[in-house]
Amino acid sequence: SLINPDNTIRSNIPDINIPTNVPFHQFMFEICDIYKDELSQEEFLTGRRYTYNQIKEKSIKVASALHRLGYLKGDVIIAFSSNHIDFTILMLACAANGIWFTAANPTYTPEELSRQLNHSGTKAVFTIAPLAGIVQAALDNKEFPNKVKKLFVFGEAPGFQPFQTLLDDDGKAFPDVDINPTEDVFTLPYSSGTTGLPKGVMLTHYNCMVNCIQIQTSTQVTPDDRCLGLLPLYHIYGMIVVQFAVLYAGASVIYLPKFEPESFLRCLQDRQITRAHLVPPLVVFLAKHPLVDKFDLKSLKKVYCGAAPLGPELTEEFLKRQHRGAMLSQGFGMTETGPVTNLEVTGRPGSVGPMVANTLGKIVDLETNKILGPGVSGEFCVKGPQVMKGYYNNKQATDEMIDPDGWLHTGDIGYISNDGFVYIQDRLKELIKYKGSQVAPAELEALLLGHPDIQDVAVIGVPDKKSGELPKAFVVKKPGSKVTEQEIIQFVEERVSPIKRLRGGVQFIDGIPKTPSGKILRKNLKAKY
Ligand code: AYL
Repeated sequence: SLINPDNTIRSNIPDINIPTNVPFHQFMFEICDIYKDELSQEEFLTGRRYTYNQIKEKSIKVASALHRLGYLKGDVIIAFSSNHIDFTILMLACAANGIWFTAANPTYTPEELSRQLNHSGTKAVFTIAPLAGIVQAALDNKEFPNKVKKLFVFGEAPGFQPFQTLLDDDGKAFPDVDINPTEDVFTLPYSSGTTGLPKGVMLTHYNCMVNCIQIQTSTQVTPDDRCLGLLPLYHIYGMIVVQFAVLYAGASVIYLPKFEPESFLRCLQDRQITRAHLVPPLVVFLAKHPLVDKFDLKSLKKVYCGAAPLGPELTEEFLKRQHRGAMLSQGFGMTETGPVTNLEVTGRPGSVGPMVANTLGKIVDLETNKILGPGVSGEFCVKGPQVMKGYYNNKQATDEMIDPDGWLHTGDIGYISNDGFVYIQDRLKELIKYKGSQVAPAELEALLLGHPDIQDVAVIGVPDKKSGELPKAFVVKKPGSKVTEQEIIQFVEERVSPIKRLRGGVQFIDGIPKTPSGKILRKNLKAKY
């Protein structure tokens, strides 16, 4: 059994000895030296491709160029872009300089982007030509001032320095920066965690290297595998699990810039994808959409699903259709855990599996925080070397999530089976998951409180078969106001990226249920409506 005497659970995989002195770029360069001329990644729509050798060579050149431009350890740069193969080059070049790499959702509005630029203290923006206008507008936002001094573009855009000029560097100024992998930050993705607004998640070089090794130890990707690169690289799932864990295995990633039914299926078929990392709505698509029958997907052997709940019914429906023997594995994780803590690879529908290597789990009572035995529901907590260093500039939020013994409280409700497999049942925290993407209620509530007709408001997620959850607002109108539901939906739509729209609708109520201290009682709202 994987259950320890104290009711914590361990992995079915024996502990791995992972060195603490290897910076992330060096970890990847060593992999490049092994797989040399093998394909590392390719863009499906353009055919642009890099071998492992090219990944290393180009990363060295860009690292050298960034050093010449004066970037120093601890500076922050941001990628605001859809998926393409230079994303990896930029990330490794940042790692070599000790630069913190952050990334923003390419569907962000100027205001959403300006918040992240402001909060992270970003000094340089790397974007694509179609988003140049959004970047300019974000920089002009006086409400959220920024420290951005330089603009780069993958491709060409007026006022932006082409990324190609960095690739043209001779590599001779490759930096000699002292990096402490267990302390120094490699990447700073944004997550709202269990409460409040999005926060910068400080993941160290070591956190990210560890997670690549943990994932690969469970999934056993082979150098012959071709993996789908559809999930966005700005989000931790794409950034670490799809991009780097697959490279670590010596396999290749075929990137798509966005989901579109035809190109998605054509990519799976024509590039003979063997493993696809997906989120539940994409599994729904493969399980149900009529178009799927028009394509030959027999190369697809393994599908991984994570970031939101995947029920056993859907798993079975998917497997029935993929009668040629594809296997569906569910994973669990969070941005704050680099991300993966659990992977189910044996075929147990509904479970997120045992813990990955070097990681402990436990279920605790919601009130007493006491550890619970198998079969009893409570809050799922995890502890391992992939757990973040903390939230950037937010010790309070960090301390609320990670206790002094190193246990991270996920804010998710679940239980452990008698043999140490984890089942996630519900979410205790505020976070809404729309198609696997985070929507922070606090962000929408703050926006709505700025509406002249709104007295008070609460936002929750309402269940939806196709997308998981939809954001819905409960609104208390100001006395005498004639504002309509549609006007409020539109007010939000004009100001946020598409994932955050109030697709669950607006409902007017007389008062928001709150605790004496003023905290919104979301459970009451959920139960009542
Ligand atoms: P974030 N089942 C139910 N809820 C899940 C699951 C799952 N399998 N995976 C993630 N969540 C929810 O930071 C849960 O509420 O990272 C968790 O606290 O955007 C929250 O999503 C974290 O949201 C994997 C497995 C990547 C997971 C991921 C993590 C990505 C989501 C690859 O194999």
